[in-house]
Amino acid sequence: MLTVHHLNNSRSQRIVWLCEELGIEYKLVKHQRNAETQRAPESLGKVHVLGKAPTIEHNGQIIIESDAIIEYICNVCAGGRLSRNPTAPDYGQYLQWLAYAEGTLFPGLAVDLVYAWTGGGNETFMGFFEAEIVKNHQYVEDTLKGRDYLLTSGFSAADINLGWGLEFSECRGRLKSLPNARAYLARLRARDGYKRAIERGGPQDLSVFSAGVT
Ligand SMILES: N[C@@H](CCC(=O)N[C@@H](CS)C(=O)NCC(=O)O)C(=O)O
Repeated sequence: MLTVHHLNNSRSQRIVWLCEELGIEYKLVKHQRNAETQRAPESLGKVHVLGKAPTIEHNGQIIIESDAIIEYICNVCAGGRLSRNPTAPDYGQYLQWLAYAEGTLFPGLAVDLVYAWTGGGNETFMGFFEAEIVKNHQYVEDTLKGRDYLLTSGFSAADINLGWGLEFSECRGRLKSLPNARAYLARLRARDGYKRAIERGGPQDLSVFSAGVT
Protein backbone atom coordinates (compact mmCIF):
# COMPACT_ATOMS: atom_id res chain seq x y z
CA MET A 1 0.00 0.00 0.00
CA LEU A 2 1.22 3.47 -0.89
CA THR A 3 1.46 5.89 2.06
CA VAL A 4 1.39 9.62 1.37
CA HIS A 5 2.61 11.98 4.08
CA HIS A 6 0.78 15.26 3.72
CA LEU A 7 1.55 18.56 5.44
CA ASN A 8 -1.26 21.13 5.53
CA ASN A 9 -0.90 24.08 3.11
CA SER A 10 2.01 22.52 1.30
CA ARG A 11 3.33 20.93 -1.85
CA SER A 12 2.16 17.54 -0.74
CA GLN A 13 -1.27 18.70 -1.91
CA ARG A 14 0.12 17.79 -5.32
CA ILE A 15 0.53 14.16 -4.39
CA VAL A 16 -2.94 13.86 -2.87
CA TRP A 17 -4.23 15.47 -6.07
CA LEU A 18 -2.23 13.08 -8.27
CA CYS A 19 -3.53 10.03 -6.40
CA GLU A 20 -7.09 11.30 -6.72
CA GLU A 21 -6.67 11.96 -10.45
CA LEU A 22 -5.29 8.44 -10.87
CA GLY A 23 -7.98 6.90 -8.69
CA ILE A 24 -5.45 4.71 -6.86
CA GLU A 25 -5.65 3.46 -3.29
CA TYR A 26 -3.40 5.13 -0.76
CA LYS A 27 -3.12 5.73 2.94
CA LEU A 28 -2.99 9.41 3.83
CA VAL A 29 -1.05 10.51 6.93
CA LYS A 30 -1.64 14.14 7.84
CA HIS A 31 0.94 16.34 9.57
CA GLN A 32 0.25 19.86 10.85
CA ARG A 33 2.59 22.84 10.41
CA ASN A 34 3.65 24.82 13.44
CA ALA A 35 1.27 27.78 13.16
CA GLU A 36 3.96 30.33 14.08
CA THR A 37 7.03 29.09 12.24
CA GLN A 38 5.22 27.19 9.44
CA ARG A 39 7.76 24.43 9.95
CA ALA A 40 6.83 20.76 9.71
CA PRO A 41 6.24 18.92 13.00
CA GLU A 42 8.53 16.28 14.48
CA SER A 43 6.22 13.54 13.20
CA LEU A 44 7.46 14.21 9.64
CA GLY A 45 11.08 14.19 10.78
CA LYS A 46 10.47 10.71 12.12
CA VAL A 47 9.54 9.50 8.63
CA HIS A 48 12.59 11.03 6.89
CA VAL A 49 15.56 12.88 8.34
CA LEU A 50 14.77 16.03 6.29
CA GLY A 51 11.18 16.20 7.56
CA LYS A 52 9.78 17.50 4.27
CA ALA A 53 6.47 17.18 2.50
CA PRO A 54 5.74 15.41 0.29
CA THR A 55 7.22 12.13 1.47
CA ILE A 56 5.88 8.74 0.44
CA GLU A 57 6.44 5.18 1.58
CA HIS A 58 6.04 2.25 -0.79
CA ASN A 59 7.38 -1.29 -0.82
CA GLY A 60 9.87 -0.50 1.96
CA GLN A 61 11.19 2.66 0.28
CA ILE A 62 10.89 6.18 1.62
CA ILE A 63 10.94 8.77 -1.16
CA ILE A 64 11.07 12.58 -1.06
CA GLU A 65 10.96 15.28 -3.80
CA SER A 66 7.76 16.09 -5.68
CA ASP A 67 9.17 15.35 -9.16
CA ALA A 68 10.52 11.93 -8.16
CA ILE A 69 7.38 11.02 -6.24
CA ILE A 70 5.15 11.98 -9.17
CA GLU A 71 7.09 9.87 -11.66
CA TYR A 72 7.27 7.00 -9.17
CA ILE A 73 3.55 6.95 -8.48
CA CYS A 74 2.54 7.31 -12.15
CA ASN A 75 4.87 4.56 -13.30
CA VAL A 76 4.98 2.14 -10.38
CA CYS A 77 1.43 2.48 -9.03
CA ALA A 78 -0.60 3.51 -12.10
CA GLY A 79 0.86 1.88 -15.22
CA GLY A 80 2.31 5.15 -16.56
CA ARG A 81 -0.96 7.07 -16.55
CA LEU A 82 -0.60 10.88 -16.47
CA SER A 83 3.14 10.54 -17.19
CA ARG A 84 4.58 10.32 -20.71
CA ASN A 85 6.44 7.36 -22.11
CA PRO A 86 9.95 7.99 -23.56
CA THR A 87 8.52 7.03 -26.96
CA ALA A 88 5.91 9.83 -26.82
CA PRO A 89 6.69 12.80 -29.11
CA ASP A 90 6.32 15.23 -26.20
CA TYR A 91 8.32 13.21 -23.66
CA GLY A 92 11.02 15.91 -23.54
CA GLN A 93 8.45 18.64 -22.94
CA TYR A 94 6.83 16.53 -20.25
CA LEU A 95 10.13 16.09 -18.40
CA GLN A 96 10.99 19.74 -18.78
CA TRP A 97 7.74 20.97 -17.28
CA LEU A 98 7.78 18.36 -14.55
CA ALA A 99 11.20 19.63 -13.45
CA TYR A 100 10.53 23.32 -14.09
CA ALA A 101 8.09 23.95 -11.24
CA GLU A 102 10.53 23.02 -8.48
CA GLY A 103 13.80 23.53 -10.34
CA THR A 104 13.30 27.02 -11.77
CA LEU A 105 10.01 28.66 -10.86
CA PHE A 106 9.90 28.01 -7.14
CA PRO A 107 13.40 29.04 -5.96
CA GLY A 108 12.82 32.74 -6.77
CA LEU A 109 9.45 32.63 -5.02
CA ALA A 110 11.04 31.13 -1.92
CA VAL A 111 13.60 33.94 -1.84
CA ASP A 112 10.79 36.46 -2.34
CA LEU A 113 8.91 35.02 0.65
CA VAL A 114 11.90 34.81 2.98
CA TYR A 115 12.89 38.36 1.96
CA ALA A 116 9.43 39.59 3.01
CA TRP A 117 9.45 37.50 6.21
CA THR A 118 12.82 38.89 7.24
CA GLY A 119 12.03 42.55 6.48
CA GLY A 120 13.94 43.02 3.22
CA GLY A 121 16.53 45.78 3.08
CA ASN A 122 18.84 44.65 0.30
CA GLU A 123 17.35 45.82 -3.00
CA THR A 124 20.38 44.71 -5.01
CA PHE A 125 20.03 41.19 -3.70
CA MET A 126 16.28 41.03 -4.32
CA GLY A 127 16.57 42.79 -7.68
CA PHE A 128 18.52 39.82 -8.99
CA PHE A 129 15.73 37.40 -8.07
CA GLU A 130 12.95 39.79 -9.05
CA ALA A 131 14.14 39.78 -12.67
CA GLU A 132 14.13 35.97 -12.65
CA ILE A 133 10.67 35.76 -11.10
CA VAL A 134 9.18 38.13 -13.68
CA LYS A 135 10.90 36.44 -16.62
CA ASN A 136 9.83 32.96 -15.52
CA HIS A 137 6.21 33.89 -14.92
CA GLN A 138 6.08 35.52 -18.35
CA TYR A 139 7.47 32.32 -19.86
CA VAL A 140 4.64 30.32 -18.26
CA GLU A 141 2.10 32.91 -19.40
CA ASP A 142 3.34 32.81 -23.01
CA THR A 143 3.44 29.00 -23.04
CA LEU A 144 -0.17 28.73 -21.89
CA LYS A 145 -1.50 31.04 -24.61
CA GLY A 146 -4.21 29.14 -26.52
CA ARG A 147 -3.66 25.93 -24.53
CA ASP A 148 -5.73 24.15 -21.92
CA TYR A 149 -2.74 22.32 -20.46
CA LEU A 150 1.04 22.43 -20.73
CA LEU A 151 1.19 19.65 -23.31
CA THR A 152 -0.99 19.73 -26.41
CA SER A 153 -1.50 15.98 -25.90
CA GLY A 154 -3.56 16.77 -22.80
CA PHE A 155 -3.52 16.91 -19.02
CA SER A 156 -0.46 15.33 -17.41
CA ALA A 157 1.23 15.07 -14.04
CA ALA A 158 3.40 18.04 -15.08
CA ASP A 159 0.25 20.19 -14.80
CA ILE A 160 -0.15 19.03 -11.22
CA ASN A 161 3.43 19.97 -10.37
CA LEU A 162 3.24 23.38 -12.02
CA GLY A 163 -0.35 23.89 -10.82
CA TRP A 164 0.63 23.88 -7.18
CA GLY A 165 3.61 26.10 -8.02
CA LEU A 166 1.21 28.63 -9.56
CA GLU A 167 -1.03 28.48 -6.51
CA PHE A 168 2.01 29.62 -4.58
CA SER A 169 2.73 32.29 -7.23
CA GLU A 170 -0.82 33.50 -6.79
CA CYS A 171 -0.44 33.90 -3.03
CA ARG A 172 2.76 35.88 -3.69
CA GLY A 173 0.71 38.24 -5.92
CA ARG A 174 2.51 37.12 -9.06
CA LEU A 175 -0.44 36.22 -11.31
CA LYS A 176 -2.23 39.56 -11.24
CA SER A 177 -1.19 40.56 -14.78
CA LEU A 178 -1.11 37.03 -16.22
CA PRO A 179 -4.58 36.11 -17.56
CA ASN A 180 -3.51 32.84 -19.22
CA ALA A 181 -1.95 31.55 -16.01
CA ARG A 182 -5.02 32.54 -13.99
CA ALA A 183 -7.39 30.83 -16.44
CA TYR A 184 -5.17 27.72 -16.38
CA LEU A 185 -5.25 27.63 -12.59
CA ALA A 186 -9.05 27.98 -12.62
CA ARG A 187 -9.21 25.07 -15.11
CA LEU A 188 -7.06 22.90 -12.86
CA ARG A 189 -9.11 23.76 -9.78
CA ALA A 190 -12.31 22.83 -11.61
CA ARG A 191 -11.09 19.24 -12.13
CA ASP A 192 -12.84 16.55 -10.11
CA GLY A 193 -9.47 15.14 -9.01
CA TYR A 194 -8.43 18.51 -7.61
CA LYS A 195 -11.72 18.85 -5.73
CA ARG A 196 -11.47 15.34 -4.30
CA ALA A 197 -7.92 16.10 -3.15
CA ILE A 198 -9.13 19.14 -1.24
CA GLU A 199 -11.88 17.04 0.34
CA ARG A 200 -9.49 14.31 1.42
CA GLY A 201 -6.34 16.36 2.12
CA GLY A 202 -8.16 19.23 3.78
CA PRO A 203 -8.70 22.82 2.69
CA GLN A 204 -5.64 24.70 1.52
CA ASP A 205 -4.92 28.23 2.76
CA LEU A 206 -1.71 29.58 1.29
CA SER A 207 -2.39 33.08 2.60
CA VAL A 208 0.05 32.30 5.41
CA PHE A 209 2.69 32.81 2.70
CA SER A 210 1.40 36.19 1.51
CA ALA A 211 3.72 38.34 3.63
CA GLY A 212 4.53 41.65 1.97
CA VAL A 213 1.99 41.21 -0.85
CA THR A 214 -0.25 44.23 -1.40
N1 LIG B 1 11.89 20.22 -3.51
C1 LIG B 1 11.07 19.60 -2.50
C2 LIG B 1 10.69 20.67 -1.45
C3 LIG B 1 10.07 20.07 -0.20
C4 LIG B 1 9.67 21.17 0.77
O1 LIG B 1 10.42 22.14 0.99
N2 LIG B 1 8.49 21.02 1.37
C5 LIG B 1 7.97 21.99 2.33
C6 LIG B 1 6.45 22.05 2.20
S1 LIG B 1 5.86 23.10 0.93
C7 LIG B 1 8.22 21.54 3.76
O2 LIG B 1 8.24 20.37 4.03
N3 LIG B 1 8.32 22.52 4.67
C8 LIG B 1 8.35 22.28 6.08
C9 LIG B 1 9.70 22.52 6.71
O3 LIG B 1 10.64 22.86 5.98
O4 LIG B 1 9.80 22.37 7.91
C10 LIG B 1 9.86 18.96 -3.17
O5 LIG B 1 9.50 19.36 -4.27
O6 LIG B 1 9.26 18.04 -2.61
